[in-house]
Amino acid sequence: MLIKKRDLFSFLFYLLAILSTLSCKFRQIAVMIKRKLIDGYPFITYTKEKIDSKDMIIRSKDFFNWMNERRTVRDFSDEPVPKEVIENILLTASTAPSGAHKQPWTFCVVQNADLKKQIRQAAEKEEWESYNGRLPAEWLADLRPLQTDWKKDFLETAPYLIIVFKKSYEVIEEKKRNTYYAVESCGIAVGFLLAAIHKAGLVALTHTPSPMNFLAKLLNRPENEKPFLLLPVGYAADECWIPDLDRKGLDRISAWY
Ligand code: IYR
Repeated sequence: MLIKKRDLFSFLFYLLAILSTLSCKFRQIAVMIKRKLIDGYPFITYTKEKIDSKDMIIRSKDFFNWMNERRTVRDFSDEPVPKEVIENILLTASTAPSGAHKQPWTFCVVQNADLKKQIRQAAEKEEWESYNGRLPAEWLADLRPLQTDWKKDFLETAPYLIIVFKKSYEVIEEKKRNTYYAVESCGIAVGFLLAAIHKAGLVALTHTPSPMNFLAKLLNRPENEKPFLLLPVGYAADECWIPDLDRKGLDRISAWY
């Protein structure tokens, strides 16, 4: 009996489809999540794909090269950015580990032009004081290569200001509950936030107007939240200048034992 070429092709196609479905099913079974209670608390199994050494080296190097392209920027474009991008960036930040998994952070996002103006005015007032007497000479000298000053126009230009608030405690059902290592936790979350901003093709500035209490007031934050960091986020301006800086090499940032 003669098998038609077309029939053979469709048979092979279906066979491939069935095989790939089966292999997916096997993989699902291989990583099937198991659950159990430990001391009454729910636990699940966690598996992570093992990568061979050669691939690990390539991946880690690629990731370093890509992260090394991130730069702190002060020249922002006012071009709008979809809200969903910012939502995804915040969700990424919130995957950071935190003391006792308390996630002691609130990310306030300011888009409103009037509020941005008020934040700029209040920040510039503090910064003027800092640059005109409050900062010691050594600090001012250390800032000179960055050419920063009290003027903060990016606070109005950038489409978003993300203000990270640190919760020193939480109030749950009217009861005060502790948070732990809130500074470290927020620091890690901001690290994740910066990586997510970079991944989205956007830029940010880690800005710390000092003191920053005016942010809690302007944004009407509760007593348990203290301003941690202010990040203007958006596209880099078409003409964007950054200081030509080097990063310390491994020999200067590590000690091996
Ligand atoms: N907060 C001021 C000063 C400043 C401080 C540090 I440390 C910097 O790395 C950069 C600036 C300002 O934002 O200008």
